[in-house]
Parts: sequence; C-alpha cells; structure tokens
Amino acid sequence: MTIVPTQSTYQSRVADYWNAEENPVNLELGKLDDLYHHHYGVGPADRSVLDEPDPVLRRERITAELHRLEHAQAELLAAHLGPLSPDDRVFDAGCGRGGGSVVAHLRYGCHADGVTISAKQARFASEQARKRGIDDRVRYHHRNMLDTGFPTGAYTASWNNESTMYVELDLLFAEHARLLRRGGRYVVVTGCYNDTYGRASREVSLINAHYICDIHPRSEYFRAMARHRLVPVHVQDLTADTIPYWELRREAEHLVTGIEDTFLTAYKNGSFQYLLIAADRV
Ligand code: GPP
Ligand code: MG
Repeated sequence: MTIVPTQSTYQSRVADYWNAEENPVNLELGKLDDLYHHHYGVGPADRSVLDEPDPVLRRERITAELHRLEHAQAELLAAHLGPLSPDDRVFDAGCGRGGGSVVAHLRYGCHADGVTISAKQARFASEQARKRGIDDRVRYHHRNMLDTGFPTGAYTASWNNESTMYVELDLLFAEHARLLRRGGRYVVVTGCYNDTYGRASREVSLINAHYICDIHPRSEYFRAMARHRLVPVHVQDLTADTIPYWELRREAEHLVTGIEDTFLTAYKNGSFQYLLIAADRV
C-alpha cells in the first residue's frame, strides 16, 4: 500500500505550518526534559514565579512552570488510557514532536506508534526516541491519521491530544474504531465550541485562523463517536483547569505567541470549552 501523508491542499498547508513551526513556547519548554508537547496545560499555576526579581531566573521559572502544567495535561490523558501492559500497543494520532507517546511509554512500558502529517515533526520525534533509547518501542511515522495503514485491531488504546480540529471527525473515528480492538480505549482532549453559546464565536474563529484549523462543536464529538462504536465512559470539562495556564502564559513575554488573550476571552465568555472524553471501543 502507498502511504500518502497529505490528501488535500488543506492538509498540505497544515503540514507547511507544522514544518515551519519553531515557537519558543514549544521548543524552550520541551528542552527542559526532552518532552516536547503540542498542547496546553492544566491545574493550579504557581504564580509566585512572576515575582522572581532576577530577570533571567524569572524567565526560566516561568518556562518551567508552564512546562509542568503541560506535562500534567499529558499525564491526565495518559491516566485514562490504562490499565495497559508492556505488551500493549497504543496509537498517538497527531503526535507532534512526540511527547505524548513518550509519556504513555514511560507510564505503561507499552509500544507506541505516533503519526504526524509533518515530515519534520516525525523526524524530530524519531530522533528523540532514538536518543532516549526507546526507538524499538516508540515509533513515529510521517503518515495521515485518517489513513494510517496500520493493522486492524492491533491497538489497546489510542488518542488525539488537540489534533481533532484538523480533520473530519467521521473519518477520524472510523480509523480509530478500525485500529482499536474491541474493549479498547480512546481518549481525546480538545478545544470545542459550546453549543449552548450558539455557533462559533469571534474568538473561536480567531483561533481557527491562527492555527489553520476548524474547531468542532461539542455535540459533534458525541454524534460522531456514536456512529463509530466509541461509547463515552468519562467526560471532563477542563475549561476552569486550563485558565491558570493561559493566565500565566500571557505574562510570559519571552514565550507569548499572541493568541493568549483570545483563548482567555473565549473560555470566559462561554463560547469555547476545553474537554476530555474517554470512550470504549465496543
Ligand atoms: C497546540 O499546539 C495547538 C494545536 C495543536 C491546535 C489548536 C488547538 C486547540 C485546542 C484549538 P502548540 O503547543 O503547538 O500551540 P502553541 O504554539 O500555541 O503553544
Ligand atoms: Mg505549545
């Protein structure tokens, strides 16, 4: 079978974005312990880092605190994948620079396959796994998460960590349902727009433009899961838990990308939610 990583002009533009992306907020945080995340943080923030008088140390302490919050998000997601054994195989859909698969492997000893549409991210993540000496168990592939070419029913767990807004949910969940064995676990953490607000707000539209994505409404996740043998077992609204991350990130002059206030407005005006859904493949 021929693997075609990008399947449309849109997907090629998304790949271009991630091939060019070098935001300090991702690279400076990842550098701290070689866990490169492409998602936001959760939990209470230690804002005392902002009071550090030494300017160099202040920047370092803010960077470390943001990384701690992003790592807590990755651990929260990973906790919902289990229990898993070292014989189990997991699938990381939209793996970015690879942090999430390493977190899952360190926690469970499992095999992991991560896929990204960005050739540069796949190379970067593979190099990280090689340096850690886990490249026999944690592998990254330049492939399309909608058509991975991986074997049917081979996976015990799979996830999307902030990557569903780039794809049609029906196509995505069909692929997860195919890859997961019966009784397997699927977990998604995502930003979604809130159906009770109405349609997408101005802020949601600005976030879409910033990342070249298309944020889905909350309702669409449950409809699409129901169509693809994915039955929710746990739903958690993480909106309040992610606000401290954004409140701290907006103060980090050395790391801001310019989207911080838009996220805070979107969360606070009720138009946008940060959600975790864990589902069983039946
Ligand atoms: C996080 O990645 C963001 C995305 C993958 C896309 C949009 C997500 C939503 C929840 C809407 P990142 O860590 O590369 O972003 P940033 O550079 O802003 O930290
Ligand atoms: Mg980031």
